[in-house]
Amino acid sequence: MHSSSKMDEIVSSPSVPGIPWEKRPDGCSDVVWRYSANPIIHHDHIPSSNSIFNSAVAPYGTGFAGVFRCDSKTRQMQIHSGHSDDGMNWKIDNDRIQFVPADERTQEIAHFEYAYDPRVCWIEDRYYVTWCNGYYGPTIGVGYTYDFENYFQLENAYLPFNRNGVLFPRKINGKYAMLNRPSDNGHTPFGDIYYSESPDMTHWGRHRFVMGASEGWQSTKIGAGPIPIETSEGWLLIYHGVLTSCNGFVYSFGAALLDLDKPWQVRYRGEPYLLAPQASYERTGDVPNVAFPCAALVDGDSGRMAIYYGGADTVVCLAFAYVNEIVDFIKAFAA
Ligand code: BMA
Repeated sequence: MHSSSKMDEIVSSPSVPGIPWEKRPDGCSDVVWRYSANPIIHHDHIPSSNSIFNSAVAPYGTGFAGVFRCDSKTRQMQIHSGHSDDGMNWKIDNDRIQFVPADERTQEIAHFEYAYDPRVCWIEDRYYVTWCNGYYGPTIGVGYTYDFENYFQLENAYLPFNRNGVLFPRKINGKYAMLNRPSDNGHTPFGDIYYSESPDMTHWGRHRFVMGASEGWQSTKIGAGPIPIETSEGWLLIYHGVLTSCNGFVYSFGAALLDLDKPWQVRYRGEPYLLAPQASYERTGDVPNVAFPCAALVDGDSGRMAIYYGGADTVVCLAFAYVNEIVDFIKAFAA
């Protein structure tokens, strides 16, 4: 159970006193538990949407803001901006984000094909957005915003094919750092997590293997989820893992601890999943059996964590945890 003496495990998370929260249900011993009022965002939350799911949020002003994956009624994959006072009730724009090229040369790659699975990361002075961006195949789009109203697009980080680009919230060894997952052009039947660094958010290199698909719930492929959380035990990485059943892919999520200075070195990797698609809204939807996390809010004072994840490629859901309990879980059940 949560004990305040373990708060020193979180190295650098600001206070987020208004973090969405619901206490662990009586009798539940799980490290991650679902919000009882899930899903928090339904498929038809805005008039233009077929489905709203794998989405990213961050503290903003006195409340929260985010970037939401909204697939349209023509089934175009798009990302939309949203705001919330409490992190649970969201006002999402009906139209997709229109990125403005950050400079003249970026204009050449700014043509919109599709956008999905956003992540949002505060670094230094702005919110960076990464997403799976269509550019002759899926790659990692990079942009930024100061206000969740005006968005600027930078160069794509990689050549196609790549998915699940997840920035670290500070420079590491003087460089911006990003986890990513080389892929193919379809419903990729493989996938390992890599680390890349950049001096300028434009040129990415020094690619390093971090970890690969392993067994059970993560035997087909894996991909980074929320922005890693800095703890005294390493970067806490929540990631999704995929199992191929005779009825298709099953998306669960688990966690690992990466070395603080060399995040391509895995310190501990929890063997069991933290959450697998077992609730009705994770099992039934456009793509059944999917729990896909893209964001986690952390309150540095209490150690509370609110994980935002997509359910069955249809809805947005919330789950809760304590950072120190996930750290302890990873170490206790390390592979
Ligand atoms: C992945 C991505 C995710 C999606 C998942 C399950 O390849 O497209 O956006 O949630 O498949 O369909």
